[in-house]
Amino acid sequence: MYYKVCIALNYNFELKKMVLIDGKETSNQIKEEIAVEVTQIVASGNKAPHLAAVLVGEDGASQTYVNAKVKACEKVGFESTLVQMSSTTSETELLTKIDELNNSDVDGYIVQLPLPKHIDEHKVLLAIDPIKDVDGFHPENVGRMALGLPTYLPATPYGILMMLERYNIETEGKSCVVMGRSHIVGSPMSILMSRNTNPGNSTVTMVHSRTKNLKEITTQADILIVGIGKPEFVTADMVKEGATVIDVGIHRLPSELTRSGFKLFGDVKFDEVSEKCHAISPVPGGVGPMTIASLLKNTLIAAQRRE
Ligand code: L34
Repeated sequence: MYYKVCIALNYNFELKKMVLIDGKETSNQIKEEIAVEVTQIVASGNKAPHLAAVLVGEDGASQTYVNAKVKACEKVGFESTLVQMSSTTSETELLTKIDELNNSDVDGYIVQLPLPKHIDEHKVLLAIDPIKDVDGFHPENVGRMALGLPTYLPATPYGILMMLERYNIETEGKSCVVMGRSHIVGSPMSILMSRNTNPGNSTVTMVHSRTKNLKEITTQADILIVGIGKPEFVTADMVKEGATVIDVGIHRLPSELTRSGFKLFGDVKFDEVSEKCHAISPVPGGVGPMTIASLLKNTLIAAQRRE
């Protein structure tokens, strides 16, 4: 009798075992690997990779992300430059700064998005030298990515690919549903997951705000990648049992429960969805830190091109 109960408990435990995709831990591993390469670059008499980040305006979240990028550079031994410009910077002033960076000795740089409304984002991204475009946002690099040619992969999708790879999530022949069609997440993610690579080779469906029968589609997903910008939008009833769920959303909502006065949420209702899935990435500590690790990887590639 006692023996039977133990088996039952064990069986239940096995059923509930869920893999937490720890982006923070994985990004730390990647940073350690990069640091080793930097040591070798410097030991062979070359300059350490140099990343610059341009931040226009005083948006609190953007400041946090850019500061985290600069800190990550220090950690791996990169040189970094933070270019802080006021929210009243004109488009021409920003384009002049970009021209300077194109002709400077930085290996790669990014212009943190979103930009203030009066600046044309497309014009700015087009002005970045594709060789230094470590975000992979220049149309030439987006085209190269779509064609499967060597290029800088956009940091967030690249980070997600590394999460899937390092957690041995099988993607070949699987059904992958990408929620959201943004230029920096959903659109490139759907292209990368359908490529003939590993991770990749998935059967990809993209859903967005105009999709009908949303739940019917999302419940088919073996891999569900969510970047729709709506806090806790994805609930357990939208997810297939045993799926892998990657949460790309990040929202700072006011909270009385924290000392800072806000709490971070993703696009997925973590507590109920995690009960159901095989693997899930949390917010915070999931995709965010991986985005930064990917940016460092791209900057390392940029520096190696220079050697
Ligand atoms: N040009 N703009 C450009 N490149 C990017 O790659 C980005 N992105 C997105 C916004 N704009 C951009 C980022 O850097 C989002 N993003 C980003 C980067 C890091 C983190 C989140 C988003 C991150 O570190 N998140 C932490 C929590 C940080 C906090 O306290 O808010 C996390 O654990 O999720």
